[in-house]
Amino acid sequence: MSNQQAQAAEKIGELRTEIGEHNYRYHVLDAPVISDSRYDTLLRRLEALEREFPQLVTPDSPTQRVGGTPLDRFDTVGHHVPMLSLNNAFAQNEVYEFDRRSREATGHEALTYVAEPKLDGLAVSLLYERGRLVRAATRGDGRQGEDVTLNVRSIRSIPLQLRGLNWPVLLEVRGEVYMPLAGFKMLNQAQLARDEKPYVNPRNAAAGSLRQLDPRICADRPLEYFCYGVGLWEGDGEPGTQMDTLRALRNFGLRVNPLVHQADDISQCLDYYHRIQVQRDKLGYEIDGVVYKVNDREDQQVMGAVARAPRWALAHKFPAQEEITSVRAIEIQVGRTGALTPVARLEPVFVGGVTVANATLHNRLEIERLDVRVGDTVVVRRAGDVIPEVVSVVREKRRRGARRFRFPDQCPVCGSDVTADDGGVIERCRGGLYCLSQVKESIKHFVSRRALDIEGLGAKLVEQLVDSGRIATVADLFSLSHDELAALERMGDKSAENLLAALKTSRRTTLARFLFGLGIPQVGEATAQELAGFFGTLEALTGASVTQLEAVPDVGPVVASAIRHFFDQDHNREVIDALRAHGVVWSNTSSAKPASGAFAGKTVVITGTLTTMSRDQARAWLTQRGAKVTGSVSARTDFLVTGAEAGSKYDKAIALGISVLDEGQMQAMGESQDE
Ligand code: D41
Repeated sequence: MSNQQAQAAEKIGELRTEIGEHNYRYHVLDAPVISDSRYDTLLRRLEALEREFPQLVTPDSPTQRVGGTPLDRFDTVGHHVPMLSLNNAFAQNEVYEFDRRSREATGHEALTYVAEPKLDGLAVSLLYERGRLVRAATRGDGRQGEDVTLNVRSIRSIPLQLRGLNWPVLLEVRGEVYMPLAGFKMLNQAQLARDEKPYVNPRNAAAGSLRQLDPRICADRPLEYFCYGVGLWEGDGEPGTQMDTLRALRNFGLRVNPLVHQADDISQCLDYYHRIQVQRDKLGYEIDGVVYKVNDREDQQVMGAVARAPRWALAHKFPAQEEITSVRAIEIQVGRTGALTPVARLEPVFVGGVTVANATLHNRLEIERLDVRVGDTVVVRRAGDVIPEVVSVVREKRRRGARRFRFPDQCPVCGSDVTADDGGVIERCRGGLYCLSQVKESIKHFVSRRALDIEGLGAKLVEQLVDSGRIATVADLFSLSHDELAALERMGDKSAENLLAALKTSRRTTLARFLFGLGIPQVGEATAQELAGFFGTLEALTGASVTQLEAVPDVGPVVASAIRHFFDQDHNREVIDALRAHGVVWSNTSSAKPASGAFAGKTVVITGTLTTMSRDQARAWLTQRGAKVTGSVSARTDFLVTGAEAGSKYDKAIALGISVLDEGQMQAMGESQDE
């Protein structure tokens, strides 16, 4: 080797290690330390050197990800160790049963588990020989899969060379190839633009991408990889637990899901399941459950496998999110702002963990697009906390003679004209406060949690009060008497008393909540807060011109004129005056935080049930006095406010020596500040 070449070889080695470290920081730790352009510069420098010294190019170089000629077919390869499948559980008692069996088989009283999200992708094994990726294979039937090495090499987050030097001679890594939702959406847009069929879901898209015979096509697909285990570890240092295995894989530069968690007993596994279920829609990729694995490898070996699935692992699946049912009727609901929303009344089905009997059809265009008809068999979807929706119609099952749905031209509640709005997407009833549905919905909005937060005033009660003619505006709520409330259906002395007390406390509110509660079109919670902070008083806001309103951050011409229009209506001003006459008051300038006072700058946690105010009210009350209200007790907490049945937070606060206040003490402290 010439001197010049030896120098190049050294530089090439350095560049590859450096690029490898940046890959690790970017893909595995999610904490890059250089910019994309700096990374590109390093890669280009390596490419230039390799062009000059082609004999120094090796297959594990980061310049060699995409390559090779299109294949005719994929080779079949055998797995060194079979890729087992997972036993499934849907119900909690099956999970307890799994724990009982595991404890019995291992003879331990309690077992530690590792809980992992269950990715909805494709199982793929990666074979590393002396740290170098030599083969990647799909699971296939568990014994034999397809050789997809060329495609897998193009996945940027899979290292071609493992980090460090402590890897075993032979390592077979197991994990899941998946397509993140954002990439899936972009891919489908591109498919449509090319006049090609979009993929049905991210899983199919990931499978379709890995199955491309031309590696350059797969290289353009947004695929990712998370590993969850090891098939073969030939060499020293094999970790003794699942958790340590994942740690080792992460150190080798492989991606491990950051949500992986050690659970010290089965109830912690179930807590994990519920936590992940809540986070599910925000993950950015699809999962269909979680997996529990006995942590200790010796325990795993004792338990072994039955019928191609290990007895030491269990997939706890989330309830199905899509189901098939039939449409009994299609009805139109009229909302607070007059928007007409078609709703499908369904034959009840169990989907996404609850029984669903209604699903939204969104709007007129959506009904036309789906062409849903009464009697149709439909697919309904319920994902997370979103409103169930009709996704598609099973056309083969349509009954003959089923008639197309006719969207009404008149409001089904008040008969007023219906016209299109918002670029023709939303149909609106023009009846305004003549429309009883709009009246009811705006009162429900005014009393809702994020507005005046009047507890005990539910939807049914509001409807009853409006239908009987007893209330027509939100101001009328404050003239309700004990006797007339107690006489209502499903009410009694006690509930009437509670409701009156709730009405009374709710009269003290903030300008932001009050504005939000008014239900001004275009003014949501965030805008209401902006407006309150900017103008400080209601008078300043109602007196502002459209131009002045537009000076508020995030308020454009449409919002500004909606606000102006609202305050120009006599009846809106009358309602506000009447509310004031009933003693509704708010603290002005909700944004200006007091610099002094017992709660100024303090971190406060609330726990248990308070008696004179709801949690939300207490939070607002404290925030107004300059406190930061947080959810959990830590060393940084200044005060814990406790109501009835305070639990673990109380214990923790005592242990940390944090000041504990009851409701009365809190109010006394705040009031001395108010003076
Ligand atoms: O996230 C997954 N899809 C996942 C799949 C996971 N987190 N862990 C898994 N563990 C296993 C065992 C316990 C058999 C090693 C799996 C799978 N198997 C699996 N994926 C497809 C078939 C089996």
